Amino acid sequence: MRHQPSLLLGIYQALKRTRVLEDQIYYLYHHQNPEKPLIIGKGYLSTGQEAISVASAFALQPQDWAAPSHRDMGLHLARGITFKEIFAQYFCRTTGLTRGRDSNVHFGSAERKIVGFISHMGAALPIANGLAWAAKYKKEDYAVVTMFGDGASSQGCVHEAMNYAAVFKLPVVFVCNFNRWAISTPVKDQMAIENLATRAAGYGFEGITIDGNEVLQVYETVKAALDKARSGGGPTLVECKTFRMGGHGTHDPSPYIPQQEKDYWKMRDPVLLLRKFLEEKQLWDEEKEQVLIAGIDQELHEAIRWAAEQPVPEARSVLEGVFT
Ligand SMILES: Cc1ncc(C[n+]2csc(CCOP(=O)(O)OP(=O)(O)O)c2C)c(N)n1
Repeated sequence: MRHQPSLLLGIYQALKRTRVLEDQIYYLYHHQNPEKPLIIGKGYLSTGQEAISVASAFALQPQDWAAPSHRDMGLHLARGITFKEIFAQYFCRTTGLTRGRDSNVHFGSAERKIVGFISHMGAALPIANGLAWAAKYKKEDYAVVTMFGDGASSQGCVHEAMNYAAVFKLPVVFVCNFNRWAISTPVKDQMAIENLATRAAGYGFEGITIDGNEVLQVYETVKAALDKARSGGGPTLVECKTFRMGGHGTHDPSPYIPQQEKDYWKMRDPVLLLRKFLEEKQLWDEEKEQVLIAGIDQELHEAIRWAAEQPVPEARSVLEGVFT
């Protein structure tokens, strides 16, 4: 086996925690009292593409930074964000990561070296460059990983960021979750090339296309790219082919995606693929699965109860921490 059982099991546990948590967010969104909702706004879930986020987080060294997208719950959890923090965030409570100023995706944590997501698609890449530039300038030994989708890849700032990173050989890894749909826009209306990774050659660095549902492939590729970045080798573009198994958000039943496509990717579910691999290696079985799920469920329900009791911000605090 190429990897230690402890690493494989750690990754599986992280995948499962992400899946169960996001399933719960979906459930709560659809079953809450609309007069008094717990989840304010919507949820932008990573179901079906968790391997990219989780594997990238496992590939990071503690000193590295991440600038994730709106579909990177797995990275947040693997970097130490707790279920309690997630629900306090989604319920807009003062103990949430943005202290109740936003629900769901626009949060980060400087202590855990995660940059908060910015709504403008692609805007994370120049920020990641800034962090990577600082590492180079200060001669600090960290690299930066940033995530974005195939839709975001059409933004001008994405091309500018990649060109800049190439020219200045920045220690940054660009990870594309190539999930085939940007809300309801299919990838064929987004680009005329098959593989986004081919664009890297135009900037002057390496681009790699991999199977984003094979979590170990993502882990190995991103880890090698981060090692290269830290040792002065410059940026890499890692394109992860995957699929968003749900709609754009909890509100979207995604009728625009052909059923055939949904059925195909269901068989390529990254959580099931790793589970099958672990079972073949005799590292996993149904009993272990049940114990894991029971533990996650308990933690989840405690976190929801706790978050629902947290205070909402007072109106007069709204301008605190706002910079103009
Ligand atoms: C600059 C910009 N244009 C449009 C939007 C509206 N919008 C939000 S998410 C999204 C689709 C993003 O697709 P992709 O980058 O492929 O990421 P995915 O949601 O598939 O992970 C769009 C168009 C936005 N947030 N920012």
